[in-house]
Amino acid sequence: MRRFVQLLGLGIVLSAPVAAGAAAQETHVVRLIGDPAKGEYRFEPSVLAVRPSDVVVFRVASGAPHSVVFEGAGLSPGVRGAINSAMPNRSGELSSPLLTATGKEYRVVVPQLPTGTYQFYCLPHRAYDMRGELTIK
Ligand SMILES: [Cu+2]
Repeated sequence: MRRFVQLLGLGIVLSAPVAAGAAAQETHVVRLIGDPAKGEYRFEPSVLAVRPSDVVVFRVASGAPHSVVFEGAGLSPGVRGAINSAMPNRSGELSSPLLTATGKEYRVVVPQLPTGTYQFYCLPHRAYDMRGELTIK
């Protein structure tokens, strides 16, 4: 019985939260999906909530090529600059390069941005309404 109590105590210690420090970085995966036969294209999930310094991985699942372009309308120059700086190998203003094959990934570390919602879309499939939104918490 005593041993059981000791084990129970140990279990409680081990299950205590590990250093519940400030905002651990999280990785969010967004799949880019397309079905050319049906003309259906989407980000999945298409709505996500993130914190600055989280990582968003856009991963091509099917229907390439895709891209990720943030809507610039209504954004201040400072916000645009922050988003541009966070996007590696840009092909243009607020634009990822073309992601040309299944399995390709595009990683963005979420910059310090004002809280709010930021819209993005896929340039090749804009006409198919392939879009999403990122909310900064
Ligand atoms: Cu697309």
